[in-house]
Amino acid sequence: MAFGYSMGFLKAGQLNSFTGGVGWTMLVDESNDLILISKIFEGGQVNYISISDPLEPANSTEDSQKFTKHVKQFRNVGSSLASGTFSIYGVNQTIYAFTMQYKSMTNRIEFLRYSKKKILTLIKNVGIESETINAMFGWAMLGVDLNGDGYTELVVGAPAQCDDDEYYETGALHIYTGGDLETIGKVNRMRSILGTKIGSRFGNAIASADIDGDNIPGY
Ligand SMILES: [Ca+2]
Repeated sequence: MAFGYSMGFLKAGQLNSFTGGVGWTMLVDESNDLILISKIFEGGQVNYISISDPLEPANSTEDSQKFTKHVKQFRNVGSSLASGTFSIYGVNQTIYAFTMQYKSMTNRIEFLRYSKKKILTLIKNVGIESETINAMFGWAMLGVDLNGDGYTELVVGAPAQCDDDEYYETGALHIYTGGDLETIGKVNRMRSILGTKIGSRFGNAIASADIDGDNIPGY
């Protein structure tokens, strides 16, 4: 789940990491008892608090110099967030995908994990790169186990993608199959569904539900 949200329910004492700026994205992950909030117009940071104990001080990727330095070359860091179970370093873990944009208007998705020290840590040298300019790749994202194998598929919308010069903004959905996170950006892990209607922005929003009652989510 990821959506723009106003943090009206937080009390004043906890707001130091959440006040200011516009354009927040929020993700709730019950498996790690976490609420993640990205403030995309403030240099790129992801703040996080406990769901069950929201009065505890908030943490932020801002506390990591490595993270801050790494995302400096991007903008709109965390404009979309998604979570899922992937195998990383041979262990199944909940990870968090976040989108970023290069100054060249192409996009990249990278991943955070929640370490044993209860810190959100960047997973190094893993990412999904989109070299299509102005495709809005990652505008919407959803982690969902589409085939019921226990691993999350990452569904990524690119509503302004158009592969035909005569059309515009037909949009696309890219599905990255679940499993080993380290190879998620490889071509053989991706399936794409392309929009066909001009200006329809297919992939602008993604939701999942069990449409046909087979206990496997459709989308
Ligand atoms: Ca799966």
